[in-house]
Amino acid sequence: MNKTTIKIKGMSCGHCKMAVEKALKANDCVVKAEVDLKKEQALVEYKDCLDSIESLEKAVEDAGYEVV
Ligand SMILES: [Cu+2]
Repeated sequence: MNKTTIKIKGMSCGHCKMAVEKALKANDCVVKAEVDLKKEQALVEYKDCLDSIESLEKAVEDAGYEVV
């Protein structure tokens, strides 16, 4: 499985955590998305079918958060 960490700014509570995880999991190639609020990042596990990391970052931004 492929893994990546996305640094995200603007997450402050459990709702933000859920919103970001939901946005990432909306991609069928994402197997697991786990936000760590303290570290301000999301750990994502994805299959080879993912077109690009940028599409994950875009999903986070579309949900209203800033990728750093
Ligand atoms: Cu929040």
